[in-house]
Amino acid sequence: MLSETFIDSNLIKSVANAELKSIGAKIFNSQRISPEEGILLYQKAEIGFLAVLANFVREKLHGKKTFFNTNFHIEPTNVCVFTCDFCSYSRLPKEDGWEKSPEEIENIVKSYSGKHVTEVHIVGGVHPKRGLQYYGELIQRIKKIRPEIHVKAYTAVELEYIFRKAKVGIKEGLEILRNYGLDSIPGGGAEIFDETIREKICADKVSSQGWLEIHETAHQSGIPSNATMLYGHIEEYQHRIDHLERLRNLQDKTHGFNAFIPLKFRNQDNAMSHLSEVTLLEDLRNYAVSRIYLDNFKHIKAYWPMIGKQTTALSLSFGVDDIDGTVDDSTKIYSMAGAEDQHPVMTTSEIVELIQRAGKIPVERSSLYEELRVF
Ligand code: V47
Ligand code: SF4
Repeated sequence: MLSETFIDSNLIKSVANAELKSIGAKIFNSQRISPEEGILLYQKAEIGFLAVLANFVREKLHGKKTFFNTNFHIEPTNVCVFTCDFCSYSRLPKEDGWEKSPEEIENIVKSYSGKHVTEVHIVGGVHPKRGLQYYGELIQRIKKIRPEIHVKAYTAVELEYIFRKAKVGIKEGLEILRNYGLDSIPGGGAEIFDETIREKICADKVSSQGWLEIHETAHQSGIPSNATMLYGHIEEYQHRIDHLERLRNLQDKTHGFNAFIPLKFRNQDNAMSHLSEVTLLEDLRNYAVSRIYLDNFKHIKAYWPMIGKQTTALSLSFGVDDIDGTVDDSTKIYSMAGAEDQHPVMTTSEIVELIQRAGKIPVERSSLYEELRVF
């Protein structure tokens, strides 16, 4: 049998471009690549070359293990004071949005009674009438019903707004929420950090600097988080690398990010519907470059309700090692934006089958990536 090192070194030799050759050698030697090299990978590398490099990094970290968890989402409201152009989901306060009462939210949690779920993910619009205490008490109510559940709640967009409204600093605000039961912070709201692009697609919400500051403070307070990147709209490769570079720098400082989640722009029913969605090849390229570039992130997550099950299965050969969770038809953000799955739900056995058919080993994980069950 050919040794992997032999295949790897032959792969490098077979690449005509000298710069790509040197990038390949760096990756096989576990060296960090520069922003210029990251851009070159996006622009010039063949998809097969990227797959081998990304898979090398993935297997060095996790072998064939692929992680998922058993979770559901709560979306308290789609009423939002902000006006992100890519959002198909939100409604302005003067429009006819929906809002769940605390009792309705409690009933969602109670509906899982006796069922195996380990995480609830709470994210929604930024409602002008809701404040820090409301958000905190929501967590408290959930924990009262399910004390053991991991609460991953509120993006930096929601946090920046409620802390500002409550006139508390980030550290203090996070401490208050932690005392109510907050366990970690989801990665949403990062979009794209480049200020010129951000100004064009989501001018009025938390700035890039604000997003990074909230996550940095959370990490310093011992609250882990995720990071996302919205790609495939008006940004260029340089903007994606700038985004990854800012995340890599923060992760060097804090090591508080659990996973990076690229989110593909979906174009249905929003103010950016005139833009085409990028191709499957571009999705795979993006997963691979993200895996290669973010050498200090342990996990790259494909969010299947957003990209569909087929692309998710393919992504496992392009650097992805985590496919989020069962979700249980509890999110509307992506179906309203045009995702294939109008009712996103996968049972544990469907997830296990998807992962096994892709040639990988399914591992049910906790929210903090402890291995709960290997299939
Ligand atoms: O920030 C909104 C995105 C995000 C569209 O941390 C869109 O585990 C594509 O935070 N096309 C919120 N994307 C979702 C989020 C998330 C999702 C999955 C896992 C985790 C995690 C976090 O949804 C927003 C925005 O980037 N989004 N509209 C759209 N049309
Ligand atoms: Fe509001 Fe979030 Fe939609 Fe932006 S993406 S409009 S912050 S719900």
